[in-house]
Amino acid sequence: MQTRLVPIEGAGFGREVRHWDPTSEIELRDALHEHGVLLFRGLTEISSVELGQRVEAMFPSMPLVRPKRNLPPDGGPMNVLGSTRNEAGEFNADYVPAATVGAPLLSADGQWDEDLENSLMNWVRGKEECTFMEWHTDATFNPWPTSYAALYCRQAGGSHTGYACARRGFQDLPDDLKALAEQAICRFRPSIIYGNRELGIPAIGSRAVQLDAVKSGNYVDSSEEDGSLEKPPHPDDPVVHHRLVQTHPHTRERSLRFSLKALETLVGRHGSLDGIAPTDAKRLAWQIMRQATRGERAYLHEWREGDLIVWDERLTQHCRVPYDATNVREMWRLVFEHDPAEQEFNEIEPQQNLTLAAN
Ligand SMILES: O=C(O)CCC(=O)C(=O)O
Ligand SMILES: [Fe+2]
Repeated sequence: MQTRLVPIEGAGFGREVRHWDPTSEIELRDALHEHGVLLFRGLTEISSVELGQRVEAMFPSMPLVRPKRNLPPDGGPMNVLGSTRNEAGEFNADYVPAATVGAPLLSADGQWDEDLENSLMNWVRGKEECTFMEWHTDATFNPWPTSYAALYCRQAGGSHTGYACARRGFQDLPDDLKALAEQAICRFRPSIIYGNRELGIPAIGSRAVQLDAVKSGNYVDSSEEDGSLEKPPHPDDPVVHHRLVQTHPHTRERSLRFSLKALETLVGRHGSLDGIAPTDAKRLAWQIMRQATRGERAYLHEWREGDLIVWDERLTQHCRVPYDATNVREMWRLVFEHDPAEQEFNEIEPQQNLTLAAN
């Protein structure tokens, strides 16, 4: 049977790949650059090693990174993620709970409302994460964020993952936000998520849960001593800068690439963005994310065992969706080596890992 790309049921973007045939003329990497998300179904009863081989055969120019820790028992090149537990009942996978409070993930109209304003203030004042903040592209707090990633469903446990089209997210922004987005540089501070021991900055709640759950199965809450995210970052605390709107190095299309949790604020080339105060700039970033994930631009994928979703981080926003962790969810997460085209393109048009003039 011939390889076919068909719309993903219920989604306004992405494609399902049916009957992949290695002799097909369809190049899956090109399809990924065109559609952002590719879904493969029915990969059941397959070992993690076999899955790694299948993925590498489908995407021969995208080698997988072999993680150092938390691999499946048979050692395939991936991380186990979810709510699996050992015999003592302790979580033993990379368990990161999704926030279940505050502004919700989805909104039909994308309007700024009281829930969002309250959630923003709870975040700024107390680092309280809200559900909406689950939307992200991966590793934006790194100088060279992940280019492509994938999730495979070993056991669904009734869980979902959300995806949104970051290209439409940019194209369809209202004019005022679009103009602002085009100017904006994201200042990411990894310590917001992970903490910085030397500077006495603790990790945010969900990360502390993850670290502690993997160690002991218990939950420890934490809060930053001097709390507020309204102060400028500590001068010794590393930050990275990327453009909010980025050009795809292969297709030259523009899209949004950002996340909210590690975002210190939006800035301009020479300091603040149009003189906007840090918290107001954060609010604008949240408004952009809300618009970008509204209505049919977002899609919640209900996992079935044997599903594999591969996505281009430059074209897709995604999010964890809260689920009942008393269910067993087991996902395998695959990360591909960084696409060298990103660094090459950056030489021509700097958009990532920017060095800003001191302000
Ligand atoms: O657990 C999920 O549904 C999504 C996890 C995620 O954000 C990722 O794998 O990058
Ligand atoms: Fe992610």
